[in-house]
Amino acid sequence: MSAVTDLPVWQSLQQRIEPALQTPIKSLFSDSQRFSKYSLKVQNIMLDISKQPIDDETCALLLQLARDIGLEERREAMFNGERINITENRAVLHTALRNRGGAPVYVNGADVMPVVQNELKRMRTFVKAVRSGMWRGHSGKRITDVVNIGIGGSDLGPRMVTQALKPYADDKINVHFVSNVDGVEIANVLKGLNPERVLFVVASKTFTTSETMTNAHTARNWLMASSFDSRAVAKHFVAVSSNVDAVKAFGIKAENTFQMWDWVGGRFSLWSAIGLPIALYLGFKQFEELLQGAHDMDLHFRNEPLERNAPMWLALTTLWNSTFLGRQSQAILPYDWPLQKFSAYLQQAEMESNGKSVDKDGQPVPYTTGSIIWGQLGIDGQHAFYQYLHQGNTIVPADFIGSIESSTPVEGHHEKLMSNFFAQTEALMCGIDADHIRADLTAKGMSSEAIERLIPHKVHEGNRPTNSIILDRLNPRTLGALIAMYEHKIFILGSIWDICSFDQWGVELGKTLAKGILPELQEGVIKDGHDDSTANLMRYFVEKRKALLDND
Ligand code: G6Q
Repeated sequence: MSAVTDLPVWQSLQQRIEPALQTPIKSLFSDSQRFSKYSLKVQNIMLDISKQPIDDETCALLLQLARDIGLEERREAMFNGERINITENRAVLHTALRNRGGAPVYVNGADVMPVVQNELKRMRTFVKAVRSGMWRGHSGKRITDVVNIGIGGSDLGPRMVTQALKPYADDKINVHFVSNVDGVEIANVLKGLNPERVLFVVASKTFTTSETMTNAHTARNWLMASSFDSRAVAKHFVAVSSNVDAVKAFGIKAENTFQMWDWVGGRFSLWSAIGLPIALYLGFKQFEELLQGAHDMDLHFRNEPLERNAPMWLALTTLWNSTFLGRQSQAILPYDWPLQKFSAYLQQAEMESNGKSVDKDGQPVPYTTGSIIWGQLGIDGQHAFYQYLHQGNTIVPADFIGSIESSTPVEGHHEKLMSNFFAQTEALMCGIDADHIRADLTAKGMSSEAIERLIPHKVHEGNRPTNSIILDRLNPRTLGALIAMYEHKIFILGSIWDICSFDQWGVELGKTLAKGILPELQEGVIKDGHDDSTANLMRYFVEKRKALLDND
């Protein structure tokens, strides 16, 4: 394939950059149909991209670009189990995990659906046993607390989803998460727990991840320290992994091990048994609803024309803002408290997938790829970093996410919350000019000298792009669809940028170096071969630590 930048449509898009930068977004609303043209509803999600610096011509070109790079064929290749993760030679089939219709999906000529369904069945049985009290701890007590031990893709999904769906949980099981190798986290989690009632889920696709294995051993020692013998492991530990041998070596039996497969990427794995803590917390039916929502979005992504395709729309707004207009960062701003971990979740999903700088042939790409994704709950952000969004001299496109109905209604709160959602998106696009400020301050009786001094500080130029995503109500099905919408956005962007979105070599180097550095810190001997800064920092750490520990 020729380089994407050589395509005529790419050149045409470049011609649209200056006009886009010169045209205020709000002026695009001279087209009275703009809102209906640039908003769509898919399941219980309304997506509005009308506040983007995209006119009809640019939109048509962006869609054309997607077609010209063969997006529709690439989409089929993903759904059909082709090995699109080319650097690891793997299929990418998180969609098979939620393929509720059960239609066959082949990898290497073998249908994966029977194993997917079998694992779901095993999960259902296990979840029922734990939640009903049939599964008991070693001393015969009911399990009340589940601790997920995992990191990255084996942590962020279940952590985000259980937080988001808290209003749907009953009081049967509490969930806790331990990801960090900083001992503070596991110490804090274990402090409040009764070992007789805890179930640890060790979630690690490889079962070699240092943070997870360290925490798993600490958890096992904690269990043993409560006068249990090693037989207790069978009742208090289960694993989710594709490395059955390593799980066995840890002491967890095959019947307590849930499978995942090499075609499930960590950051796309919450739909697999990595979602076990979700199902234990909410019940299996709710987990199935989550899968159903994602499946519904898969069908939408696969079958709807690109012109009215929600993941496509999300992708084209990012592509335009980032690659063409040079806006490298993107904020995710939920106005729905349960979604407080959603930006952290998307940060991994997008940045680990599309933070790449060579194309599939290993050639450097001459354009900006993945955005810097960040954010937090919008309301809290308003009192923190929104100043920058409104008046900083870098433009940060933002996705605002809110709901029509709160999942936990409290009289008098929801309209107030959403009034801020609408006010902020309006202010970011429309801004406020000197004339309005002058009129306002004059009416308040301020002297014209003081007014003119203040005006430059109070002007909001506006023209800052936002997407609005409005859910009917955050529930398992809608959340499944919302996550899947972003997953497909990531796939589309990676396809257009022609990068491999499904590997993560960039996390390996640091891990390898840490392995070598650990014995140096433990033995207090800093070896040659480090750069001078790192060697001196390590020496400082070792010497200072020894002195502090000697004083204790
Ligand atoms: C995600 C990444 C990464 C991974 C963690 C944990 O796509 O691959 O975040 O999930 O490094 O890996 P394990 O599940 O193998 O412990």
